[in-house]
Amino acid sequence: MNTTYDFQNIFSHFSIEGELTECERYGEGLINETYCMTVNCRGNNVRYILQRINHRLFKEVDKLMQNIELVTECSRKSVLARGGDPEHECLNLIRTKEGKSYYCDGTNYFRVYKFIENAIVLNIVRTPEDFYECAVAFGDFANLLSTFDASKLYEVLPNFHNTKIRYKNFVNAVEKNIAGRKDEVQKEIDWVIAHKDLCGKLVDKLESGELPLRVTHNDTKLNNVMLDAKTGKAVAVIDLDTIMPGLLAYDFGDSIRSGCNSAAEDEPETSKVHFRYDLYETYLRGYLSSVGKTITEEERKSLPVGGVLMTYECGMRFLTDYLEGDTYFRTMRKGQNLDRARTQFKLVDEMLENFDRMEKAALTEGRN
Ligand code: ADP
Ligand code: GN1
Ligand code: MG
Repeated sequence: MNTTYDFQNIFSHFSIEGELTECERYGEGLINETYCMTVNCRGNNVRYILQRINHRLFKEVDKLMQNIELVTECSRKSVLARGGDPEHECLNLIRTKEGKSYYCDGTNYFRVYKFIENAIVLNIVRTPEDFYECAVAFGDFANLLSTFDASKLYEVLPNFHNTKIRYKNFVNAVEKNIAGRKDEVQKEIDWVIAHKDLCGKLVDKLESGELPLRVTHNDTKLNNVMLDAKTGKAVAVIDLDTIMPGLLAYDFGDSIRSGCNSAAEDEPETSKVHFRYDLYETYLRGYLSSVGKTITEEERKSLPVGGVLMTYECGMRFLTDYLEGDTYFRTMRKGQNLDRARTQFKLVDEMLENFDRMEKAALTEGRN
């Protein structure tokens, strides 16, 4: 759906000096609507990120934004403490003229961030060095979140990575068959059912207390970290909507899901999709070097499980959305969610083939 908004009006509510000259759709995020605004300020072009918050998903925008305010404030302090530049190395919210962190036009909710310039995001890993950088950035971010008082955070999307609940939603979507697409994807449905035993592998250990609950990012895909356009060094972790209590394995796992894919997430030709074990080892090295000493033995062991589970879960979510008529993830063409589901299932198959060595590496990395 192509919606346009009264950008001049939206812009006028934020404390930004200058005139809005351009506002274009931007980035590859699947959840919010992101725009790049260009503002002429005393003869210079200054860019900002404008996002229409997906309030169908994030129903309590006020609480969501309170979380983001807290986390950006905390990351600002940590960047300052290490002698970095917080204007560049973390997300900076621009307030409205009334001092709020978002603006509501009566229907839609908008927020504005400073544009992090001279930085890029990747959708496919270019070099192992890039991915190592992402690992260090997310490991550092996990460290930062470990200092965070979880009780201050509102749980934006409860059960976000509860794979058992995701499975129930999937079964429900199959039964309802709202979009009438069930017969066409019977093979994929059977595949998900055949792997049902995976569902409890993390949540059961959380419930039994074997894995500790932490504060996690929960959406650590490759394009949620920005790298310096010249040096490739990690600059900032972005997309802070889903920060809430979670497992380390969720964050580690989602990066493996998105980064260790030899092809695009929505590659239609699954023969091009392979699990890059070499990149798994690279990420593991970077992550364990930065995540800190509080990681428990059981958590180390859970990291490769996270890779498998986040990929299985995400594939199941894509297939669920396909069955429900593509209402959750942004799609640009028919069949895109199905292609996404298929890439994830292929990755899971290959991860399971490699699982023993993935686990061995997780238990030995940094100890030899
Ligand atoms: P979504 O929740 O839809 O994934 P994101 O917050 O991840 O939304 O933003 C989508 C994309 O917009 C990112 O992948 C990145 O390319 C770009 N982006 C987001 N914030 C910034 C920023 N502050 N500076 C530059 N680019 C950004
Ligand atoms: C969404 O927002 P974005 O595009 O970074 C989704 C993730 C999925 C991912 C799959 C809030 O991430 O959970 O893993 O798409 N985010 C939300 O690409 O549902
Ligand atoms: Mg994103």
